[in-house]
Amino acid sequence: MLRMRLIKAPICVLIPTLNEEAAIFDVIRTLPKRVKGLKVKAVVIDGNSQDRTVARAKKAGAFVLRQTTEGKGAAIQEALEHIQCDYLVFIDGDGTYVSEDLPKLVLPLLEKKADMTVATRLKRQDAGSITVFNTLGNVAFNWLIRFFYGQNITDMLSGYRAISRKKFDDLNLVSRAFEVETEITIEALRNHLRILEIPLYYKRRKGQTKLNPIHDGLRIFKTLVLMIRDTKPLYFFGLLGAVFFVFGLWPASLVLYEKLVLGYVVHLPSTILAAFSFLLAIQIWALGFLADMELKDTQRLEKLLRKSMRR
Ligand SMILES: Nc1nc2c(ncn2[C@@H]2O[C@H](COP(=O)(O)OP(=O)(O)OP(=O)(O)O)[C@@H](O)[C@H]2O)c(=O)[nH]1
Ligand SMILES: [Mg+2]
Repeated sequence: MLRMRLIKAPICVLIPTLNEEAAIFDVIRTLPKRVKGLKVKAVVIDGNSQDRTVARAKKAGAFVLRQTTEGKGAAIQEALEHIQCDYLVFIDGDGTYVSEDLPKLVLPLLEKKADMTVATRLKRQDAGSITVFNTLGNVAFNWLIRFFYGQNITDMLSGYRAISRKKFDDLNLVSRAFEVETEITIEALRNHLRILEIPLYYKRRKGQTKLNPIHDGLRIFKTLVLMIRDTKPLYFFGLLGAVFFVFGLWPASLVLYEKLVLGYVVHLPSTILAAFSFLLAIQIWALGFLADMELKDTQRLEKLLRKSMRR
């Protein structure tokens, strides 16, 4: 990794790569050189590729950083320490996204029409470019976001997006691997950023995938659930508590029916099960209220901190 060398440009295109020699040259060479007169700089953060990725990226004119950590999310975090740009564009190095489309993502930011733009892949794509399994995962995750945040996000896993550096620095990102897009999406929602989705073309990948659908899918799901817990505790614990409450209704109604009709309770264990379920539901709801209070406090502190930093 280059020591404290800062890459400065109005627009930086950040490309994480791991053995992408088949595609990286074209990804970089087909990037527009300028958008509305602003210079575009391609920055590759390479995760120690064993093929000719680095040489091809340099030949194409990109600035290449060597990653010292592991994972796509970690690569992005590491690269950002070396970048001083007003606008950031993220794109994969596997040739799936169309580099020439870059202005479509950047212009809405320059024109202040959005805070973050995201290329959605679902309407226009090559056959077989996204597997059915990955599509189903994406649909389920998008549905969860819509349910908890009320925002119609249609492709939260897209790796082609643009955001101003200022807004990006407000996002609290910690994930190291493929959960990074999930984290960016939820953090953007938490920060009330105006997200604009733009349907763009998605091509079949060149070279080998680095994503393991089961392992990485589970990690993405875990990140999503934990972030919902932390950012929407009332909904999260409210729903969890409701599950136990509804579960307790069946034994409770049985016991109540017996008491009212027969005058005595036949299924005594059902009384215990009902009481246990209701108590658990109440405890989970109480936890939700406490977590919500804590969240509101943190939000107030965060706001104050940002205000004082701006002064
Ligand atoms: N620097 C770095 N880049 C990585 C690492 N893992 C993956 N990448 C890059 O991140 C980008 C996205 O990875 P992909 O394997 O294309 O994952 P995906 O786009 O979710 O899945 P498919 O395109 O369907 O295979 C690619 O450019 C990879 O080379 C890593 O550990 N370090
Ligand atoms: Mg890809």
